[in-house]
Amino acid sequence: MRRKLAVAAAAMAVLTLAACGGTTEPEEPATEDVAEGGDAMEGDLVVVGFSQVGAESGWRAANTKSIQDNLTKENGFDLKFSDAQQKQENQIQAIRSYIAQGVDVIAFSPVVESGWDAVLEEAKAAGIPVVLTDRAVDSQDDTLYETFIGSDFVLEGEMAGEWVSENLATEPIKVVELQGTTGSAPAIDRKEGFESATADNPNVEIIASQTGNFTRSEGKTVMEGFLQAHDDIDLVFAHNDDMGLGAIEAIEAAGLVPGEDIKIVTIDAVKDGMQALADGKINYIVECNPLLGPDLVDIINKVMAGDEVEKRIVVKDLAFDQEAAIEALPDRQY
Ligand code: GZL
Repeated sequence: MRRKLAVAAAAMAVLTLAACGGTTEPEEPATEDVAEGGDAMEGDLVVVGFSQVGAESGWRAANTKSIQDNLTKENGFDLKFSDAQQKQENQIQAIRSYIAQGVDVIAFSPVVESGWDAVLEEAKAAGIPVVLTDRAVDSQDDTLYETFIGSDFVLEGEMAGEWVSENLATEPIKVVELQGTTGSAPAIDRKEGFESATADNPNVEIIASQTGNFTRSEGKTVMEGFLQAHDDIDLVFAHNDDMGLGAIEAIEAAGLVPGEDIKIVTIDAVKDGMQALADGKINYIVECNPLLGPDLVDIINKVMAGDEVEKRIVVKDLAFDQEAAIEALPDRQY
């Protein structure tokens, strides 16, 4: 889009020169429409720089696919996509690169909540609108971004806690918690929601809590440590399916039966998690919808048109027990 303005200015310059008799040679048409290699398409596309957290989980893979399947040239976008491998410095570097390239819009999922003001100030100074997807930032200045679109992670934690309180904690239960990435909005908020929903039930005791960084392998390693330290674990509350699936591996390696000897509650509802739920190895899953691509298309089109966009757009999430998972599995998109 910015390049289109440059072409128009160049065309105006040629017309002005011609009018002033600045040249006698017949001028090539100054628009890009005659340029080789489809540049005309480039000039009409909205250039979006997207910085993704990484590829740490099944949820992230589904989220990336939704972004890339929807921000296509056919839909009017030139998508520049980068994977930060769960490192904030890589995201900041990518955002600075997008600013230098003069993209039309920057969108990203901040791996952690804090430390974004400086680079978002740079984007604002460059006149490049920013859209937050999936995870939020804790900046006090909400003029640094156009909107946030994603789930309500506190509610997800509350939904998990309420199910545990009503269905498992009718007698004393000892809980171990596999937290998501330290400092990330989903880890902070899901922990808060679960604790607030179980605070008034004296039967719920969280005896250990540690980050598994949203990955299956780290979830397994942390669960192995919990099993070595505690022989009375009743429930695993994992902030995502992947860490819950890692915990299943550790529980089975210890000769115990997941879903029975040790219950498991997770968040995401990706296909592998839903299959484990259908198989009785996980007991309850709260969904976190990763399919944000279509909404992001709508938001960017509104931003480019100068239309008003709500500051916070919350995606609705469902929840599944074993019966609901068996019914839903055949139609799951991710
Ligand atoms: C939640 C998302 C989290 C998922 C994890 O919106 O940020 O990150 O719950 C993913 O699976 O790694």
